[in-house]
Amino acid sequence: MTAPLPSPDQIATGFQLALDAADRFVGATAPNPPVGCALLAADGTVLAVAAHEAAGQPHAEAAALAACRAAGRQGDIHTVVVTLEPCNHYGRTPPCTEAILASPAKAVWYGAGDPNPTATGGAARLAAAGLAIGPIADLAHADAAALHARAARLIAPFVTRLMRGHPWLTIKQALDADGSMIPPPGAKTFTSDASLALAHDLRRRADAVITGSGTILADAPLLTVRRVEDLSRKPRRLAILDRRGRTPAAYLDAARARGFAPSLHGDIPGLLADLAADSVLEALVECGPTLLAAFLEAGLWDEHVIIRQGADGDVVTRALA
Ligand code: AOF
Ligand code: ZN
Repeated sequence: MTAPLPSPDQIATGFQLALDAADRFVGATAPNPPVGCALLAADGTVLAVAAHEAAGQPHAEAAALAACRAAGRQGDIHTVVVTLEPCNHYGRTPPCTEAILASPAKAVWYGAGDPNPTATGGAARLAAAGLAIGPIADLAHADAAALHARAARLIAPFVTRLMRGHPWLTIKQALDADGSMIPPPGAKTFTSDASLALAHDLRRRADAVITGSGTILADAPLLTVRRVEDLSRKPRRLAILDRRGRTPAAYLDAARARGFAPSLHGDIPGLLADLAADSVLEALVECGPTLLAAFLEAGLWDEHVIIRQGADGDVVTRALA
């Protein structure tokens, strides 16, 4: 008789739970990536699910192991499923590889490799210690590629900052039925409740909002998260492209009172380098047509969200670069 093992279906389900856990902390973890982890028993029972909640807090694996210990189920751990390759270094927290090796785990499935050169090597370390370890893309399951894709998307902003030295850039553009970005007279916005909720969700996950002095002079936008619940205690940068120092001091003071750390910048490259140096993983570009075109034409975007007003409601398109 062969020893029981979690089935591919059970591993896929555990991985989905780990992805869902990580999703809840997207926007809260900078400069670290959001990561989720599930621990399975040999019969596939889910023993614990946890996420990395903020930099300096336990990594997802450590949090899941602690939850399992607290539930008195540590001895039953067989398989670790985690959305990112376990780290192999002492950073703000100890290496997850050692925490896994101190548990009875025999197998590890991970989503994406860790691109951080100081933390990488976890898969090799665990394999050398005799654990069965593999990327989720190799799971014999119809959803394997989709699970890998979700894990890769989770760490994409982290990879962008690390490899390109600037934040992941989401450009938000609202167009009326004529393709114009200007709302009708007297209205600040012309989009539906659902698209407004989407716009505020994009703000919620952003570590910085980028706008221009022209937009501020025209609209004095609040740029706050209102339609969805914000992440608690989240510092958020407000980076303003302002070559001529036109932004009114009163606007900057009011932005500070709304919880922003505002800064003025003379050019886009300097602005992006400054945000990346300040741990910004994701920035949301919310500005008028001229600045927006400058970002698009320079290829400085990772996701382009267009909310287009239509006769039967708004149509949202999201393009990845
Ligand atoms: C994991 N699990 O949940 C996360 C990982 O300073 P530290 O100790 O928090 O380490 C941060 C690095 O660890 C980060 O740059 C990334 O490479 C990795 N993140 N790794 O095993 C996690 N958040
Ligand atoms: Zn770790």
